[in-house]
Amino acid sequence: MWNFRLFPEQASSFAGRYDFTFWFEVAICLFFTFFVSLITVVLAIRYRRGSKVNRVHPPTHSTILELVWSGVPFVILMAMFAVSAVLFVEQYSSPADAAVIDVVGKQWMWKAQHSAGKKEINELHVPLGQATRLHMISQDVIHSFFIPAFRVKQDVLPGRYTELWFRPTKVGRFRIFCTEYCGTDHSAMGGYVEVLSPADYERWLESGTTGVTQIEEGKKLFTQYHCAGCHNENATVRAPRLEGVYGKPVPIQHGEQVEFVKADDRYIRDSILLPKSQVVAGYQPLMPSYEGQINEEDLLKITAYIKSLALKSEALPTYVPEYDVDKDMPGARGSEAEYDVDKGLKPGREAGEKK
Ligand code: HEC
Ligand SMILES: [Cu+2]
Repeated sequence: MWNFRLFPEQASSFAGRYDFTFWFEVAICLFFTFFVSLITVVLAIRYRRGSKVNRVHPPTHSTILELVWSGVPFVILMAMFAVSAVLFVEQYSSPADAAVIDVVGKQWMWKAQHSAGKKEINELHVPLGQATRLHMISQDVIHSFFIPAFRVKQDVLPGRYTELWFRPTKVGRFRIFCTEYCGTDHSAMGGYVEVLSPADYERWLESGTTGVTQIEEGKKLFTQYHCAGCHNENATVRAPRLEGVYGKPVPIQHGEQVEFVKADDRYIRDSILLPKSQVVAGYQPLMPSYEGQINEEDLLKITAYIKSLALKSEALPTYVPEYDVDKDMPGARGSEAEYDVDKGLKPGREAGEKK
């Protein structure tokens, strides 16, 4: 009974800071609650009916008092804002060196796949001290991924990728919950995150796997779903090659206009499920929709494979990765001068030429 915990353990780099933010704001609220109550009680007693106090010439105005009661709350509120905003921004910008793990929420379980290929259900093994980013999506309804000991929580939505990152600071086993009511067995949807030392994590990654990485699995699916039949060399259909596409702006035909869209995970997913929604300029909308045929886990694997093609793209002449998304995209948006329907894109990819 006496070891009852009001707060979960602090096991990530965020935990202590979230707790500080919480107590900081609670302390300010408590202080003002007591301060205002105290003054109310003191004044009520002092000026009660019949008490002998001086009631002539009550002050009607005090500039000093007004400045103080405006200035002090302003400073305090800005401090509350700053403390939480710094944490918020950090929570939503994961470090570049973060290791990515794919997570799929599904009634009623959490499935994870590490890029080395290892899969797990309702368990999540992560290395101590390493920034880890979860790349998440739901196979069905809205779920929410919550690790109380890390003080991190993020909704997991159908049809949209969301992310969550943390840096574990303690070896051990901590609870995972689903914190969005998602049906009958919602309360049973949870598990444990297992923080291991980096060496133990490496050993765990290698144990009991077939040695097939996520990229290799994706490559297999790429053939299995007949993507290769259109997108690889020697295809009979004129489809864009996918080497080098990931992370680059893609020219999308919007009526007369060409608009550039960055080929990120969302774009790849939409290209597969809703191909008609974004047809690459210079191509016919021939790609079939795979809606309802490929599940989220397979989509993540295929995306990992397409992403890996981007890394090898230097070797391939088809795509010249010349666009800098941040620099070129805003200017490129809708500028038809850049684009020639017959020849395809001027400086970039030559729209999947076939000999
Ligand atoms: C019948 C031929 C065909 C099949 C099969 C096919 N595609 Fe496509 N795909 C196309 C064509 C044509 C385009 C270009 C027009 C468009 O954007 O819809 C395209 C576009 C794409 C794009 C956008 C490419 C870019 O340069 O921006 C991606 C990504 C893609 N396909 C992935 C896939 C995957 C993954 C599969 C298998 C699950 C697949 N495709 C199956 C014909 C096909
Ligand atoms: Cu759930």
